[in-house]
Amino acid sequence: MDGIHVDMPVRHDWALDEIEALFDRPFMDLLARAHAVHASNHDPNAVQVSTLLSIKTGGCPEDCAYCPQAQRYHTGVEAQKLMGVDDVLERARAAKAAGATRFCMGAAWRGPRDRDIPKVAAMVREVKALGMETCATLGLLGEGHAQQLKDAGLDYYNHNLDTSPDYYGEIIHTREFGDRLDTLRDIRAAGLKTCCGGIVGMGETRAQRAGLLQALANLPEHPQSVPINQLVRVPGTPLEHTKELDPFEFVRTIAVARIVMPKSIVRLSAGRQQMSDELQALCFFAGAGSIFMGEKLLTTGNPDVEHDHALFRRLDLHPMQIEADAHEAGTVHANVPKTANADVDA
Ligand code: SAM
Ligand code: DTB
Ligand code: SF4
Repeated sequence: MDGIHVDMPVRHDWALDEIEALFDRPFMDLLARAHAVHASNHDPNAVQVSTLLSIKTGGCPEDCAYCPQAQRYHTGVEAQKLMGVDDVLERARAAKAAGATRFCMGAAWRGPRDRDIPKVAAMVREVKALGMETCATLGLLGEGHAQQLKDAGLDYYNHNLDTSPDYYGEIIHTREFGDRLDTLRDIRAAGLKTCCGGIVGMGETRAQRAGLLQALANLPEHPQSVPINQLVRVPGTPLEHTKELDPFEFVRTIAVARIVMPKSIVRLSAGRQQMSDELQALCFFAGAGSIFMGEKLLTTGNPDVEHDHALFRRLDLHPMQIEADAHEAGTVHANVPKTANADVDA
């Protein structure tokens, strides 16, 4: 394709103005380039399917301005105790039957206490035994937590940077950007795969969306999974009345994420219920290669499973199969078409 380098190396030294220049490209050029990068590194007709379960809902002491689970906002989400293993397992079986290959367990904690870890580890062990990939998102991890979860069979840990370093203080006051980086370091050190992305549509500027992607791409390793969430504007949260982002700007964000982290799987994450099928198709074209399937995300809605199955059929998409030990960023072998350049990894 004219002027498009699809064999671009995996870089960790992105300058902000380079990423802004990608955002500023003509929309069609940007999409063509993103799709070329996507098709060179992944099967563009395969979509990884994950299902989320809130294993501990509400009552969170943090003040994340987007979150319906923060105790201090009046969103109607009632605080619940940590679910039992059997109930979690029942939900994981249903997710597997609906076509999910990864099960992601989320808790509305600032971070787990030491005594919570064995309980989550038991869930991880049982879900793993079903033959699913496992993911957990429990907040900031303490000493030894990542390793204990890894030992139980956890594959991925989700911990988002959420927004650019210079907008973070507008959105969250109860922790700092650097705290998130520390937990991401612990996740990598334990040998867990990283799922790390952010939210767009929180009133940030384009430069700040670029800043989020710069922070993600310049991590010591690209996250294997990069969820791009569109803000779900939940009544009762401080961001309830935030101006809606132009949907094409959301597509641009997916496309730029695709280009700057070419080996990672970019997830079209929260916000799909508010999107048309056509907009989602554009996101898949721009490089999204994963979704959450299931009627609920954590506390908010998601498209019906039947609707998603029909969308896959209409777009000739197929669910990505689990690949044994092939998800390291830069080594997503099984889905790489023959055109991919083998020496692109850093
Ligand atoms: N408490 C843990 C934490 O904050 O890391 C784990 C659960 S938290 C709900 C996981 C992620 O959900 C957040 O990092 C954020 O990216 C996403 N999220 C929460 N509320 C959202 C909303 N209203 N719209 C889009 N994404 C949201
Ligand atoms: C991620 O990036 N998005 C998911 C998952 N990782 C944990 C969560 C979306 C939550 C949307 C709001 C809710 O349902 O409560
Ligand atoms: Fe708590 Fe996580 Fe929601 Fe922040 S995003 S309020 S830490 S559940």
